[in-house]
Amino acid sequence: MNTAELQSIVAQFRIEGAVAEIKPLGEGFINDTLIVKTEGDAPDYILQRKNHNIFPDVPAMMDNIVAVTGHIRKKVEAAGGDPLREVLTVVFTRDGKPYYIHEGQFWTMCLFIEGSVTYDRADTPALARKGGEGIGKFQSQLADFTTPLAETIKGFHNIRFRFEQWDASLARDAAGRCKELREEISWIESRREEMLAFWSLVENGTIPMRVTHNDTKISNILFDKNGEVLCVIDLDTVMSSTSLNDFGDAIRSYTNTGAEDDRDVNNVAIDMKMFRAYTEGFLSQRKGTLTQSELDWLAFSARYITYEQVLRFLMDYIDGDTYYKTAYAEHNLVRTHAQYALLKSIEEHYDEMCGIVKSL
Ligand code: GN1
Ligand code: MG
Repeated sequence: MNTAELQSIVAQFRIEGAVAEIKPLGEGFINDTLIVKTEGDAPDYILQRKNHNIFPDVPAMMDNIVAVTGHIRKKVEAAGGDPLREVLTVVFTRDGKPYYIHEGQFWTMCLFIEGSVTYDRADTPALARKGGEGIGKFQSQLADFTTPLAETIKGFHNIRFRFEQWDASLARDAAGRCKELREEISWIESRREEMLAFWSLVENGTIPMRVTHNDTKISNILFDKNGEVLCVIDLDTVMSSTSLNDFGDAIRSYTNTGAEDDRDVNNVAIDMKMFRAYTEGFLSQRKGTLTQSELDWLAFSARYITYEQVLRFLMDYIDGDTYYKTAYAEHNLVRTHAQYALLKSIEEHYDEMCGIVKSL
């Protein structure tokens, strides 16, 4: 897309200042993200093209985000915080919508928070602890949010639904890859029953539904220069889910000694110092509010979400790479192997993880 076209999209939004530069930002797997720099003292902005194939109802998703950020903003104000830095600010179009449609594509904008920093990995336990506090606080701020939220992606962390997709994907074998993937497929099948057994606890109400983020990898938190959490970003998947999914997805991301797509699986393992630190941070905000069943299954959620991620990467590879952005032909397979190595390491450390949760 050329600069003039981008500028005409930006001009639809209520921004302050004159645009100086528009350039790509970050490495999201789903949407396209750009930063809009302005001249002088005016704030900068984040412009996103939302992936309409993955999010079928972008207006409903934006309604979710506007409602959730509005709720958090009131909490920040009541606590005497800075509402422009401690929660995402959605920028509306000149005709009052939280999105602009250009040639069938949905564009959205929010304020860029000056001086914010993101990380792809947790370098220190202190950072992991802060990340855990950040997600714990986010869940607490939304504990009394009662407006029903749209389900932006059907069955997002619902493994029963994922198995429906998985079975259909294997049956289709769209890219003709299944024959070479016997071993990888067996990684999924051998754990199917235990994952469904866990999910039945959600279905029967033993584990409650709450308003949660659902994509809590470390790069979705903004920190300030001193390592304090400013706010949680990428609110596309905020919906009703379990508190555990946010915890498990964060553990998948913060504790990995390697990269999510590490080509060398020997680099990948769970770092228990990071696990302890993240869990301390998260429980410092949530301990009094989580039910005993949530605490009992907290450590398991890391197995659940990492397993789900192995399934999702492998399923996308089987489908012929239609969901996640990939940088090279085997990327989704490399991701599958790297996440499976992490899953095995988490399984090996599971008793220790449960012990840490109990001790806190
Ligand atoms: C995607 O959009 P992004 O890059 O934050 C994905 C997550 C995965 C993650 C894996 C909507 O997150 O569920 O865990 O990639 N988001 C969606 O890194 O599918
Ligand atoms: Mg996301």
